[in-house]
Amino acid sequence: MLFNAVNCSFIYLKKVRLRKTFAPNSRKRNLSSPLSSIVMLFALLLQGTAQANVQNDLTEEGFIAYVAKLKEEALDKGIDKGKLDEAFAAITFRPTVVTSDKNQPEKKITLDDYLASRVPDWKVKQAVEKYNKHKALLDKIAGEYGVQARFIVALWGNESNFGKIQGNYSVLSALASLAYEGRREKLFKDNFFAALEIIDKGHADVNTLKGSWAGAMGQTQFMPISFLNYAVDYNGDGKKDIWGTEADVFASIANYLSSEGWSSEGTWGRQVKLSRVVPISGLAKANMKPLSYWKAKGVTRFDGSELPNVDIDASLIMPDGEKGRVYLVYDNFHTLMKWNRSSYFGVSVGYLSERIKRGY
Ligand SMILES: [Ca+2]
Repeated sequence: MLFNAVNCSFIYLKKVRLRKTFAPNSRKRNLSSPLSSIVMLFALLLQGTAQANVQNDLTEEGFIAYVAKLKEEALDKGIDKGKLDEAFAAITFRPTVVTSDKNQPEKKITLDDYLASRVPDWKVKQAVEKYNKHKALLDKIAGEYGVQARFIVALWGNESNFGKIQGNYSVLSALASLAYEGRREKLFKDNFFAALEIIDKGHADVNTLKGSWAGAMGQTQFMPISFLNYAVDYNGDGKKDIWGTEADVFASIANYLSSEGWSSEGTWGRQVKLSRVVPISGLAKANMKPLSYWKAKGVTRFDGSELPNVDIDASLIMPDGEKGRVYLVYDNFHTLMKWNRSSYFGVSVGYLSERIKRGY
């Protein structure tokens, strides 16, 4: 993910992904035209129904005025006027997006629950099948970008169930609605302009620029800013198509990881056991220590045997505290944290990659 260019968004992203896991993944568009959107909005605001936590000061006039200002800014940025006219004609306020943003679950779940939900056996089976089906292409991309293929497939599966769940929201309408709502205006506005740039460059049009309610797009679930930074036209047809072209999807994932420091010389980490209390833990770079250090502090492999004698630095993480799962993670895990700052997410990607490697 995606938001690495926007530091303040990391925690938000974590919440988005947790929601994506435990809520219905694809909300159908229940509004089909600008007029019906406006009618629906007023119905919700006036009746105080289940959607009542949409802010009361969000109005039709307010949204229209806000979007008009966005259009002026977009024109100033030099985006083609014809494309802008077409794009802005299709933008509608999406109260359900704002509601989704405000209703993100606060409840803390355990890593065990997260892994069970995120990496069920059926997903492992599909991941192995997809890996074998696309092996030639994946191996080629893996070699060129220096990212093992199993991690490409693991991220693909984690983000969109191998392309099956991409979200069906208009990205422009979702981002404009979230920017207008205002709590993270800069983040969503910046991504809104990035989305316009994607249309301007011809990678998608206003009808195909679809994504989650939070604006994460396609099989990689890139936010528009990440798309501009990392998406790749691998099949050479002139379009960076993360929605429908698997070659572009795989290369875009690999390019993201490679650009953010991934090394194919290493892996992500390993689950370990503690035999006594360790003095330090956590992902802070200053707390990365050689395996020999952790060995001396009583850290063992998960099966209780000694850690290998490999000269590599690792962070010790305990996402659920000392009584939960404990991991030693390497530099590549820190790269996964740039994709999504949730350590649960990073562990689930690493875990799925191992299951792919094992073949079941
Ligand atoms: Ca392409």
